[in-house]
Amino acid sequence: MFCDKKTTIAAIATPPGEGGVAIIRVSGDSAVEIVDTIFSGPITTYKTHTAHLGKILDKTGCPIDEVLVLVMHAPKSYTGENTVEIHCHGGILITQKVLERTLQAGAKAASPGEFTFRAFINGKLDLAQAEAVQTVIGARNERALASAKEHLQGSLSKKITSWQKTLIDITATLEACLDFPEEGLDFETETELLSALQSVHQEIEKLLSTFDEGKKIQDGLSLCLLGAPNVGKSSLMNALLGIERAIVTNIAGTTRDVLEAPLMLSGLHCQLLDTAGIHTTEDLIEEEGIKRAKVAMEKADLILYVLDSSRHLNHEEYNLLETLPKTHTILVWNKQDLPQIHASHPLFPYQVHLSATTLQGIDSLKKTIAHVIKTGMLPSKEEVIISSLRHKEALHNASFSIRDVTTGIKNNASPEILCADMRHTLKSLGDIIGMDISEEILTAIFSKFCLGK
Ligand SMILES: Nc1nc2c(ncn2[C@@H]2O[C@H](COP(=O)(O)OP(=O)(O)OP(=O)(O)O)[C@@H](O)[C@H]2O)c(=O)[nH]1
Ligand SMILES: [Mg+2]
Repeated sequence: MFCDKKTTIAAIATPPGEGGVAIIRVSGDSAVEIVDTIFSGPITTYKTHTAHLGKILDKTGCPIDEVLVLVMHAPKSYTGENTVEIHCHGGILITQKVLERTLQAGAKAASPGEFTFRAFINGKLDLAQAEAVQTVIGARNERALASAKEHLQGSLSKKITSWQKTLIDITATLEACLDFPEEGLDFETETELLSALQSVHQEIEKLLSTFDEGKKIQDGLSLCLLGAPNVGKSSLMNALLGIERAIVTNIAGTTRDVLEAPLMLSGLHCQLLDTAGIHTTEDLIEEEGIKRAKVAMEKADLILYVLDSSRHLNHEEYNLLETLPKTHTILVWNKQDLPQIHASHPLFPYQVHLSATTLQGIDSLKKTIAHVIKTGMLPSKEEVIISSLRHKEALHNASFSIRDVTTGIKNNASPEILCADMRHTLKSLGDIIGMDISEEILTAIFSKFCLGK
């Protein structure tokens, strides 16, 4: 649980481990006074947003480390409180000692996310923006980062507040009816309210529909290598990764299980899956492997269907080809270094010719994968998208109660019921940006943050 808001907190803000510099962040009313008791210079006299060289001293006055202190007076700091950042040498032990010294001097150890929690409490960020801080830190691909940055700058919050404004106006009209219930809504007002509700409802549904894509870009896309035995799937996995990750032999049925490895392509974080060669077999282990390959294929965002262009395709390969989604499949004609027999299919827009052995064409495959993902699978950078389950649920609830209000208005429901539904909608939207949200929910959200943030 978080400290009392009056307490001054401290934590190491840089990742654990050795580095050139580490930062200990101290935030709270007494941040400057606390650091003053352990720092060699007259820190209380320093102007805000200035950096000063000096030493952190132990209890006996001996230097622990030479450091740079950065002083930021409230409210112009990340947390909105007085903050001192101590930049020390990035050793594990020395950083720990400097932190311990701040605790001895009166600071309390911060919990994960506590600095951002304070920024939220002090109105520096709303809840959607605060959550975006952690998403920015955790973003593993460019589009996820772009989306998190958008949220951090308030694009999601702006949408929510503009809907809230419209909905508050509607609630006001409905509440006016509470005083004169016998009069009801006149036809013109009813039409206006329904149209305003419909437009907010449509926008909420549009945002909701981005969740799957949002989640995908957040978690990384899965690329599945698929094909008959011995066409070179495992060789291709190794070629794409640049390491000998999968076993390669000339024995058909070498790969039995699904192998996974992370792959970074043009700033896109992907998960590459190698699978067992698909064919009819009596072998129980291979059969299980093929089942797993088919499950991986169903779940994959993009299929790399590998074919051996030095031989004719067999029936099973043709049959599988028929079932593959054309826009989410790249045909990979492998073994270009051998004499060629077969090399294209008229119905697939994406086809690449390469050799997993000589590596000729591998770059072209990487470019094609990045192109297919960027043009066909990811939302445009301008679009606001959601990837948090909490946001999805809140939007879902809001959408649901707007539908209730709409049906209620059409069926002449009592204004009390309509107003209650409207308040429910506003509460659901308010949850996203953290209005009147419970302490437990806040703790649950911020405790997912890393320490020092
Ligand atoms: N000449 C040539 N041989 C290749 C090429 N790619 C793979 N091979 C060979 O084809 C054989 C099968 O390669 P693998 O990568 O194990 O094939 P796979 O599709 O993973 O096979 P299974 O795991 O059995 O389904 C090995 O002997 C590879 O050296 C290529 O581009 N050119
Ligand atoms: Mg294999």
